[in-house]
Amino acid sequence: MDRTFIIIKPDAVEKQYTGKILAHIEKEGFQIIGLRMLQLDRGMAEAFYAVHKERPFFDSLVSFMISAPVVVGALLAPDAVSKWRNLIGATDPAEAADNTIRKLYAESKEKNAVHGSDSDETAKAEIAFFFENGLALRAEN
Ligand code: FUP
Repeated sequence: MDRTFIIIKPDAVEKQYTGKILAHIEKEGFQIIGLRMLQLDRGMAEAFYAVHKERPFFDSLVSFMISAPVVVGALLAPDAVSKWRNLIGATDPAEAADNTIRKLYAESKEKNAVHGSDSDETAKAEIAFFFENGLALRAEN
């Protein structure tokens, strides 16, 4: 079994899509193994997206990510990283396939409803960023 890290972003939380997105996640066979709601501060958002700091959209992205609470979570499934990225769809919801989470719930390339880790290494680092012990004490079977 593999893990990935997700964020339900401020746009989706504000529109009260959290429950629908979590239900979609469970329906697709992921086990939710960590979950919390919090409001990011600017330092956390800048650190989380540090890989994008030279990109033209960085300041706008950080301001959006701190504009309202987010829900962060960790999911368990075989090939969790690619399975979740397939389920969320393209970065731009206009290009996302039918029935993907971004097609259903996102409004723009920036306000795109959810985040998903892009590799197993990133997933591990992102889970550790938000969860004590990186959920290391949790037994999985
Ligand atoms: P993704 O992996 O699909 O979340 O997309 P990227 O890693 O390419 O981008 C990270 C985040 O930057 C996206 F979720 C939204 C934001 N972004 C913009 O705001 N504008 C852009 O043109 C591209 C990305």
